[in-house]
Amino acid sequence: MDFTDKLTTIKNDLYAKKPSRINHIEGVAECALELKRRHFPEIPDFKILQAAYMHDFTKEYDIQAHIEILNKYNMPLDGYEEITPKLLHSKSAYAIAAYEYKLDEDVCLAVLYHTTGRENMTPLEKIIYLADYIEKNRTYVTCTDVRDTYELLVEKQHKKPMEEAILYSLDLTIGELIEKKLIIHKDTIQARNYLIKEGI
Ligand code: DGI
Ligand code: FE
Ligand code: FE
Repeated sequence: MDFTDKLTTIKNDLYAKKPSRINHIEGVAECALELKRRHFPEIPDFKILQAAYMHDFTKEYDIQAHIEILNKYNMPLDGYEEITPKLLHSKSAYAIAAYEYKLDEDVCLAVLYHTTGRENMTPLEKIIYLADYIEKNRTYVTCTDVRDTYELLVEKQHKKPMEEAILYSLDLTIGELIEKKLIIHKDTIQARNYLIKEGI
């Protein structure tokens, strides 16, 4: 199966599940393509679209369904993920992308790290992470705040508007997690530390 067939299959399978957040997924695809054109035009469109359509593929599954997928593909949990349901959907979506659709590893990793980010993210990972946060259907105040910040940085011709916006989004996410007394995953912390260490 070539990459266009794979994208068609993914979309068909996704629409068949009638996910409630289809507008969000389409918003991520559109925003990610825009970020790619502006900042990383060398990345093929199909990688962006495959990652965008896969990223929340398992979002509506319950904890047991995530665990079953991860067990099936021998993907270990780290002791924190199992008690943090929001961290499970990116991992189970990775498993399906890698082992069922057999997508390229760089695409699968963009799915895996779309919620937390990680140290030294690839351009594709940054695009999916940021598009997930700022796509046009997001109305939550932290999302609109990061979107406005990103757009302002682009307008001002900042050298690294995506990285600066990602750092800001990590700050806001970490702040909320602390406020709610929730677990901060090490990848979330390391994503932020790395951007600061590298001077963005
Ligand atoms: O699936 P989406 O809603 O489109 O977006 P997402 O996959 O980025 O998930 C966002 C949620 O994930 C948001 O409620 C914050 C949460 N999150 C991100 N990093 C961490 C986290 N939750 C915990 N507990 N720990 C993290 O490090
Ligand atoms: Fe998600
Ligand atoms: Fe999402």
